[in-house]
Amino acid sequence: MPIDLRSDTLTRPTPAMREAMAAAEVGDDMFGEDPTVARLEARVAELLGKEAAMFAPSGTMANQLALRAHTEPGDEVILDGNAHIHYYEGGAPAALSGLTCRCLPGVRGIFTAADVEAVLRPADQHFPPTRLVCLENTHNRGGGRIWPQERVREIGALTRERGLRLHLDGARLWNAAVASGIPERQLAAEFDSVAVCFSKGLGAPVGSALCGSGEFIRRARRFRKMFGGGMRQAGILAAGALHALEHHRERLAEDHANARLLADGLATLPGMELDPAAVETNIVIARVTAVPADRLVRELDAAGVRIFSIGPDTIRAVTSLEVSSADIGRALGIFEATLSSLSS
Ligand code: TLP
Repeated sequence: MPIDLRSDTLTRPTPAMREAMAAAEVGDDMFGEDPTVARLEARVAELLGKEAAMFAPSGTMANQLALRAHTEPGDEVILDGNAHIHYYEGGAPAALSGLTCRCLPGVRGIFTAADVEAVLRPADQHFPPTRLVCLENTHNRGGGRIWPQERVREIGALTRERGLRLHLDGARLWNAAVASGIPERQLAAEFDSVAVCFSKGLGAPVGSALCGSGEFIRRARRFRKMFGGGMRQAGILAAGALHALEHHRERLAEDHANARLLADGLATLPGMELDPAAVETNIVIARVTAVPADRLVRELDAAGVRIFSIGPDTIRAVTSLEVSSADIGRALGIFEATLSSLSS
């Protein structure tokens, strides 16, 4: 079996999770009759300290529903240039909601209230109305970085003062909460809406949720239907998510320890450049100086370790419940042997 570090989305449901899913009580959720979906939505709203939550098929859909529900076509969204919403969602803000993205050059995904303020323009017929600011916590292309709470509070104060909405892509908010010791509801407090995923480190096969005020979620439900994300006996999926929330949150600390173990080992290898202290959660991003990143990815794959290249000289490895600390030890051995064979 290869050691698969491509993503925490690869996690498969455990036997206990499959049992919970098989036993789920279900109904037609588009009639509001699926009790397991209702239970999940109530639990997520409670965990995030929001009035309401809505189950969605994917993180991408949860984010894009938030964008659509906060805005009107022609509006402008401010976010980091490496934000998943802009970088990895297929151009959806423009295609689905008619939005323009104003991208900030964040540092590993993080920017400041002053950065936002600097790109705000006065209300004028020439300018697209700026409606929304989006943050991502943890930040995927930022190497799983956690947003400093002081920065979030400053941005929250600015958006409130300027009448803007604030959305959080919290696909890995669970990781941020475990690593920082700050509860999810506190990490979510400044935001008008938060999208979370159950299908990444939490290990559920499918599913995300969007949270916010009751009125916002009612509006988002209409767009979920319009975008084709209304589901029927979705309680089977919601049961997997509920099981994940109950049983797989605390254990994310193991993934973070494994990521650090991997980073510590990689940092000692010639041909790799990274700062292990920058690894805060379950994502390790490193520069490859020995060979092009794609070449290393191919050679590692042949030797039994799977990772992604996310740039010409950059690789990403992600830990999850599919990967043990023994796997990390084996992976490091394979990295070392592969790098040394490539440089000889
Ligand atoms: N990220 C995936 C890929 O799309 C890159 C991964 O392997 O990391 N927000 C964030 C921050 C994400 O990392 C992802 C998935 C999503 C949203 C989208 O979730 P899905 O895949 O459920 O649409």
